[in-house]
Amino acid sequence: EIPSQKTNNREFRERRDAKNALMRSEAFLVAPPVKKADRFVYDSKTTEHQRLLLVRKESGPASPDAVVNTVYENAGSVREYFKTFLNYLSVDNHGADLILNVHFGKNYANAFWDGDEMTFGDGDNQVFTNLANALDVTAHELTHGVVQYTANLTYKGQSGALNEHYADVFGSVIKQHAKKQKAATADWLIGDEIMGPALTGQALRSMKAPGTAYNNALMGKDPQPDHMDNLYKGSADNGGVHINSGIPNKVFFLVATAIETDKAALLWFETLKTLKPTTNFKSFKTALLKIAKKMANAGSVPATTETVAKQSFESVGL
Ligand code: ASN
Ligand code: ZN
Repeated sequence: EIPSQKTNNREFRERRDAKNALMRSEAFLVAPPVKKADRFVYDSKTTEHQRLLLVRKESGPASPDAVVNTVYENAGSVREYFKTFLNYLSVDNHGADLILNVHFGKNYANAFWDGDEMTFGDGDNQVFTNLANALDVTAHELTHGVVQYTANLTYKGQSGALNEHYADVFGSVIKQHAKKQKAATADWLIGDEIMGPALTGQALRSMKAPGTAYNNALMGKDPQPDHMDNLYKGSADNGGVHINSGIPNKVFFLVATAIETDKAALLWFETLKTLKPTTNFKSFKTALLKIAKKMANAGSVPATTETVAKQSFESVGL
């Protein structure tokens, strides 16, 4: 419901129209502004307005609000990982500004990328604590932006599950990098740092063991399958985008464990650049094996990578 609320927001439409007019202007076409992926953190002050009050900007002073500083630092870590390890600058590879809104809504228990910025609720302190505090959540949402500017995977069914999968991959990869963890000993959990008291369980999702992240009275059991035999075919959650992502998530875990996380991340990212909006799990496998072969020949991943990846896909029924 959030994107449509936003479309109904007059200030948002005005800002969008002004931005589009600028981009069509002759000045922009002749000399496009040099972008450096600057971070801007805004405080929504528990309203549902975005870009309400600018509270921290690139190289500016820290805020008295710790959440503002945490999301600023975490977005910096995500930007740095994409730049250094994947040679990709910001969400669009052209250094677009990174817009982050915190304290969105009242007890709002979600975070989202909406097409041009990131927004985080404070959580309800039952299911979730403040969503802006966790690096994997910020990396997940920012990666939705990267996906939009690369494969632009359609957010429903298997292509939508791949979109969710990529967001979890870089959520986990960047968290592992920050914690200096190895694939074999990392926890592979998503959202473990924002679990509220009512959400007994380890996390929101587990890439290592999809379907086992939680089981409690409030949420029931983690619905993620780890094999095509249990692919969710219903219409909830845009056709199971946060459910079926468990299947490719498991594949990533297996490959990363064999060739190390940063190598697997590079393979996944190079593959992302070749995918189409309608790519499904089968065509994802085909695309990834092709890139694995190419990268192994170039020496950028181990020679065993294609075989390891093929076996990993087969083990989840693909
Ligand atoms: N936090 C969710 C996500 O990024 C929000 C959503 O469903 N769009 O996947
Ligand atoms: Zn997501």
